Amino acid sequence: MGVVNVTPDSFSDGGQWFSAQDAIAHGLELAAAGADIIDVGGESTRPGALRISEEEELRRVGPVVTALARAGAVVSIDTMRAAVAELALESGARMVNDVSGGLADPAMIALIAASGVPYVVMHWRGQSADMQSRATYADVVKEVTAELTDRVMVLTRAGVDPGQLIIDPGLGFAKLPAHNWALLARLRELSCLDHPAAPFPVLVGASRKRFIGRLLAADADSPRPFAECDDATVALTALAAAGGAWGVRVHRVPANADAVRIAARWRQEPVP
Ligand code: PMM
Repeated sequence: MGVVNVTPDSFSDGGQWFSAQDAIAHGLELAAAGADIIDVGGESTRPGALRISEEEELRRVGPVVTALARAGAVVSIDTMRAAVAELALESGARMVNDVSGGLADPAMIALIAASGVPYVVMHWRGQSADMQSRATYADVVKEVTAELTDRVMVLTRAGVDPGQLIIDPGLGFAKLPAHNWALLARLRELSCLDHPAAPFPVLVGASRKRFIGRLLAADADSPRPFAECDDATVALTALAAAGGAWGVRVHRVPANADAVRIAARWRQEPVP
């Protein structure tokens, strides 16, 4: 899944594709480079980010979704708002990626049930403005798994088909670096939610996130810049894909697509 952030302030590529024209060109480039899905988002979720209006979000993503879908790309709409998701689906998007897992907008669940499209349910504990104050866990993997199970229960009871659901640990969302590493190392546990339809496909969004830059920092006060974390993202992609991830959400496609293919071949061999 290649990322197109139509925002001025996303934490790793904010402002780079803010005009519709640049965003469309970038999405087409990602698709040509091997992305199976293009994830278009208009609202930054960086820690501390404030929300934008629904009108502004629609203004940002509308033309981009329409053009990419017309060009034949499989478009996912990255939004917490049902109205934005609905318009994107009417404009040709084929999937909804909701970082709030249906918690931010109560109307989202009915839309997903009625539309029948694949839906990414990410682990989320509240809006970005103050989410890091909620990064408290005794056992992060158990708690994230339990909270995702609750979301899946609510969604399926409301008529969403379990086959529509893709789960996501929400790396960096109300998580400290140690929480992200623990979730990555135990992806398989996460896919086996306590639900009759488990295991669920797992999407991993680690690309260029701050915890990678922190690990690779020359010293504790200066994390490595985002743009210099692409090789490390590829390493994480290979490990996540070999560890059972269904998909990875990334900013740079060719190298990550290669890593996914390598991991898929790796997984075909019997474990001694
Ligand atoms: N991360 C961001 C935005 N959307 N969606 C999913 N499903 N998973 C994520 O981890 C995720 C997401 C924020 O990252 P960005 O600003 O680099 O796009």
